[in-house]
Amino acid sequence: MIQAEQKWPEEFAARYRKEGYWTGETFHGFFEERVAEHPDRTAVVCGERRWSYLELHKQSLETAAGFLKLGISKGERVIVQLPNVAEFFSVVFGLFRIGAIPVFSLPAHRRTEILHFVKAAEAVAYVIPDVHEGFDFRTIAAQVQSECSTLRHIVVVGDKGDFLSLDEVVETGKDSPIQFPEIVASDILHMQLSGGSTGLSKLIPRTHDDYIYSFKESAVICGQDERSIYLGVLPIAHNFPMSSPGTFGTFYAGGTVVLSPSPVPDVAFPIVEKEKVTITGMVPPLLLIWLQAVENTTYDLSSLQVLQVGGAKLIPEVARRVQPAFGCKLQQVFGMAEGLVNYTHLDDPDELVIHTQGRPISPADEILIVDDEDQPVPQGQSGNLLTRGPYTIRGYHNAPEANARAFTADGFYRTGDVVMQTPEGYLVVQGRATDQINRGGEKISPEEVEDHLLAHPNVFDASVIAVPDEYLGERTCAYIIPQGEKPRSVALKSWIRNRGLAAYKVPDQIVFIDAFPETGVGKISRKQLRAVLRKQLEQTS
Ligand code: AMP
Ligand code: DBH
Repeated sequence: MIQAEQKWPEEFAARYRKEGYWTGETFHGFFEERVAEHPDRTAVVCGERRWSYLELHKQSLETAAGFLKLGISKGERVIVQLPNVAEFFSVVFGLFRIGAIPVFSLPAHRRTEILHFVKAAEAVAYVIPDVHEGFDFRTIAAQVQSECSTLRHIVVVGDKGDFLSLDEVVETGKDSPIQFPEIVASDILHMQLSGGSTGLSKLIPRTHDDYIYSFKESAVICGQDERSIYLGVLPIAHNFPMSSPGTFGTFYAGGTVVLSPSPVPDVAFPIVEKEKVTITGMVPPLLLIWLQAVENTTYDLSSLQVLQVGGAKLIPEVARRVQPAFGCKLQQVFGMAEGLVNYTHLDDPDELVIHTQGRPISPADEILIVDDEDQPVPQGQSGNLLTRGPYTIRGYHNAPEANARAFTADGFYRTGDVVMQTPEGYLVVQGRATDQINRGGEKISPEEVEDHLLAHPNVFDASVIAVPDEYLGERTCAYIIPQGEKPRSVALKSWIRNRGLAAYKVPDQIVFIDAFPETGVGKISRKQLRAVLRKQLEQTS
């Protein structure tokens, strides 16, 4: 079931075990320990609901039993697309317990993305909310199910409509003795989604061994303990709020996870005050909003000890404002769902925290900074970041071609990031070598958006690039050569949205042009074209 190319070679696995990075611990193994240690401590706060560790455990086991009774078995994939609600954990931990593999989609994803995930994962089930932020996810479920024969079950948290409700699943799992399958630490725990640089997202298989190591160690680096109260403001299915140290690291440390239904200050600040939140993590554009709001807030945010920022580059001028504004420490986090995570440390000098994106979690993280021929660049110069280590995957799920591009022959992951390393060993992110667009932490593949644009009858050709944006860091601009009647920008944008694409992928800006720039070399690749357009933009601005 685990494909050969996804595995760490035995010599590496043996070393990671011997050196204590992989302990053989399973997810339910550690969680059961916490339940035994402090059953009554609060694990999750979601609005008015408070679940103790014991309550969450009980809910998870009933959910696990219910899923088993539905016929979902070990190794099968389940798309989980839930917002920040307590059931996220009972569903996911329930799937973990039976060895079924959650594939984490984000609430922003729409029909086209879900269809791709279901097909790529050959998913047997799809777990959704009923309605979230005005969008009825049951409509996606109906469409996707009619197109995908593998998809046997739709489970709805809330009003089930034509499907099955989570309550029904849990009900069938109650009070019946169930034999759960044996799970070992080398099994796949879950799959995250890659941001995608060329085309569609790929699936990132993470094992118990590697993922537990990453969030356990993250919890230590971030000073988490049983008094920690972590606020989930970003979508909790994302790797950052899940594992850096995120909700899972908080559970590992025996702390409390508080969920915010929205990241905006009006919603999150009262929760920080009420629950005495000690740590949270966010992307740079959200930090700007929080920084503005904190100036006039009447809420008491003094419980905050650590504010983490990651997902996209934080500029030093903004980084510098965090400690004075919130009276807490800033921690920069540079990570990726494929594995490697870097942190500035809580006792680092201010200048390191303000100017760098931190250093790797593990002494066993191997970092190479190379030129385009894969040759190491001199110390202190910038180059492409390659990495290998005890929690960085060796391959995407079922993607031999992508793997050949994204990994070197000796198993280093090509992150696509251009970085330099300081004498202290800290990384400074300089940019990206690939065309992937980082829109305030949300990753966009230009190719994917271009393909949708090209499907429009009045689009002859399209090229999508990043343009600098004061607030988002980067926003998207689509250059379009029209054919026939020129479409209006707004119409084209809503057409894209109606193709069932996440809203953040809809181009922010559309520029119509008669022809792409002359390059004198005849037909050029889409990648070259983007480079030419970017250059032109730089010269004119
Ligand atoms: P993903 O592949 O979606 O998990 O996104 C990971 C990518 O986000 C990294 O490879 C970086 O390009 C970007 N990223 C994450 N954290 C930071 C950060 N602190 N500064 C700059 N870029 C970041
Ligand atoms: O952007 C990311 O994917 C990311 C950022 C910070 C991440 O996966 C992480 C920390 O774990």
